[in-house]
Amino acid sequence: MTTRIYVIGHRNPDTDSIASPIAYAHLKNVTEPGAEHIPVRLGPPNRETRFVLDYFRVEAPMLLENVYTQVKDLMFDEATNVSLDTSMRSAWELMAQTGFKSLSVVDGRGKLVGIVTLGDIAEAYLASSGSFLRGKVPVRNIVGALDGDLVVEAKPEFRGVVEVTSHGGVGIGEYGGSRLGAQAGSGNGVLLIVGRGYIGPEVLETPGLEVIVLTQEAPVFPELLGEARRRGITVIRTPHGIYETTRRVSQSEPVSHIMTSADIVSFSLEEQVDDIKETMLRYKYRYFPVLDDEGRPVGKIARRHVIDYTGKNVILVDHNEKSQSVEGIEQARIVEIIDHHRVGSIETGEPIVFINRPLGSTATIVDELYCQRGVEPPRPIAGLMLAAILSDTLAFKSPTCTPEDVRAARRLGQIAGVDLEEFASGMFSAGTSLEGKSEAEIFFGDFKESRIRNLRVGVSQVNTYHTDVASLRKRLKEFMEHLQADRGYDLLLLMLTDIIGEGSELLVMGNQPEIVERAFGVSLKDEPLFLPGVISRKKQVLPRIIRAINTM
Ligand SMILES: [Mn+2]
Repeated sequence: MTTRIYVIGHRNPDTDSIASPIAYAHLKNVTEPGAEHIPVRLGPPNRETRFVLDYFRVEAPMLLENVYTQVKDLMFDEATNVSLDTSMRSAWELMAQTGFKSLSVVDGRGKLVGIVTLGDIAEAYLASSGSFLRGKVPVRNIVGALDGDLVVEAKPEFRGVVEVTSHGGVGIGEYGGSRLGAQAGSGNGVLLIVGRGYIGPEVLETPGLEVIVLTQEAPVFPELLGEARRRGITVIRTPHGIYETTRRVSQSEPVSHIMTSADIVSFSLEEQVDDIKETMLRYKYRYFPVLDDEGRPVGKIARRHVIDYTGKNVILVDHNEKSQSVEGIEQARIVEIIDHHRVGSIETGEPIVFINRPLGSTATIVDELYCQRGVEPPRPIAGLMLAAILSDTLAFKSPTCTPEDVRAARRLGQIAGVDLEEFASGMFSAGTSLEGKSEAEIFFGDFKESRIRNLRVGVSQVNTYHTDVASLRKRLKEFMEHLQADRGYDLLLLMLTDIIGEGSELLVMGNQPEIVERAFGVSLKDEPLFLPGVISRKKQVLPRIIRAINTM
């Protein structure tokens, strides 16, 4: 099984958070083909990103709901399955070979129908009374258990009692010589084990006789075989002596006669490991079968598999805060972080690659990694990275933009064969169009939530290029009031940003709105609250909020 590593951007993905995972997963797959790097997204692409994906004809990455550990993530043991008519002896041999003391019993379609354990076999064997009355036994099981040859083939199955004759017809089986065949009738046959010195074809007269087993000591008379064939009686020849033969015959019973088939505890591949832990503790079984969606056992799971497992492998791209990452991240194993945001709340259990650089976009960092490793991105991927840089830096206008971003964008623009300005204006027009959008779509289109010293802070940013700001303000204000009542933020902000770079209008809500007064030296009574020159949430808004909170 190749290791899967999910490359994940943040929630409410923007163009960088879709493009950089795609680009980084591609680079990793080229340079580290040992693992499978899968780009994923945590939400629907916004309008701008959809424009970009369509423009370069790239499919959106797969949506990932959560990274909770599932049964299929565990390195569980291979299945050891046997069919319903497998003999106790073969089952026991498989247990000895594999070291597993329980086996899954499957029907003709491979579905789980029972469990047979070493204990079941031992109990059945010790309690065996020299009869097969629990059900029919396939004759080939008997042949197999005896290492025998099928000399005369007749009925394929046997049900009834086992008798032994030796030394001139003295019966030593359960029912004694004089009562040989006494159990016959009532649908039960007789299987006769023949030892040294028996008296010839007259054994064929035993009432109810269906199977004759000739042991090592028994002479074979040709007329016996001929007569047996004529009467439809099976004859098996075994190299074993009479004692060994008697012992082995009872091991030919199929596991279907002794298996447990009610209330089997099994798990499906999709189940979350958290949900199965309790069940595993409640039932003290050593192993539990793992079933595929057709109910076929594909493996088996023990407690140690759960204990050993470290979680789904993830690379976080364009974020490093739990609150912005995928659900279940606390169960995952973070193997790398590639980001350009403030360092937040994530802890790892081991050292990891953590590249965090104050550049305009994660795509710029990814581009540098391409250059370092001597890989040229294919045209569509170069196009996506270019779009991410232009999007994050507002076409180089944002104060977050660095010379590295500009250099990377020019390089990528050449590979992608697009004109930067023309492409940027097409992309922003597609992205800022609010037509037909609900308030929630507008507000959550670019929304980031952080925990800052235990305060819940959410900041949304909306670009107001070509938009009627007054009506937008009114719609979103009402929406924010509902959201605040619902979720109780300590601080909930909306930046209505003029993309040309003049600044942002701020809408403020939350339990502690006065943080904004201290952060920006403004009064909340001013409405609208306009911050000239402020267009970057990351560089101009969040740092001041954090400072204001930290000096409270
Ligand atoms: Mn970014």
